[in-house]
Amino acid sequence: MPRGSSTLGSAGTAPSNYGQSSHGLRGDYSRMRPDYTVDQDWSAYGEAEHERWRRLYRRQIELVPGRACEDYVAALMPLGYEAGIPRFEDVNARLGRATGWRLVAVPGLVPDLVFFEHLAARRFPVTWWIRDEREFDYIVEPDVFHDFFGHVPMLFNPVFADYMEAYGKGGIKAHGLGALKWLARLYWYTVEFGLIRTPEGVRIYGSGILSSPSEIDYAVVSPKPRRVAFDLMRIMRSQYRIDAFQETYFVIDSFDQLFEATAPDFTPLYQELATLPDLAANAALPEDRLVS
Ligand code: HBI
Ligand code: FE
Repeated sequence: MPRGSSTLGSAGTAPSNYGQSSHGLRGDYSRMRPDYTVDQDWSAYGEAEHERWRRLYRRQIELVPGRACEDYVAALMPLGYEAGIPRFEDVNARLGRATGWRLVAVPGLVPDLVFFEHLAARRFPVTWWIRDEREFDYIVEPDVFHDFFGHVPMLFNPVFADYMEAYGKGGIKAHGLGALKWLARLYWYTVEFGLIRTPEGVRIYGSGILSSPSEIDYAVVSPKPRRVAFDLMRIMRSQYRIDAFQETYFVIDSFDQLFEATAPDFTPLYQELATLPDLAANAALPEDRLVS
């Protein structure tokens, strides 16, 4: 498997929203299967890549206590990630037993509909390549560290795992209704940048924060961002920034609350959203219930 080439893969088509940036997609999309999956080819990782993973892991694991939610920490610790880039099949053996989810290797970002079809079938697409040294502190497109360190542990939580499947099914429907702009915001403000209220205070379950060396502190400690109680319509109206700390975070009370939010038919919500203006990422509404 050729290492992640920098040219835009022939079959690769950029997804409509996630992580949109000026450079083309960097993965090698030329050898993938029709569902955009590839083999991880674990033997092809060099010592330099395993060593970079270990440095990323050692830095990030120091920042987890007091910031990440308990469910995340409980799932992360037994995974033994510190040794190097994990083998997908090793994690799949454990993850399958826990929640029936499976990780599939992909060349990088995949089109929205492909992504949703995998989620709806309890398959989480994980990028197989690891970031370059110069991207050590920040990378636009998800790499194997963001996906493994950020997303995989949460998939061990049964209720969150059910939410991710429901989200995938909702995404397929939203794609058909032309409503992706709104539903992608729900993914952004929960799966990637979500906070949860706990007796010890606000904690993190969002993968974009958990895999960030700086935002993992900012999201919990800084007085600058607004932390607003979870509100589905408020979230789906809210724009977001992909290249800066979030100005607004949404805080759930529980994963049950998050799963229940996906229960209703979203079609009437999309019809209402079409009549409402978007909200800026830093909007402050009088009805916002702030969470300290
Ligand atoms: N592809 N590999 C990958 N990983 C993602 O997180 C991802 C994606 N494609 C689309 C996508 N996310 C977004 O559309 C989400 O908002 C759903
Ligand atoms: Fe992600």
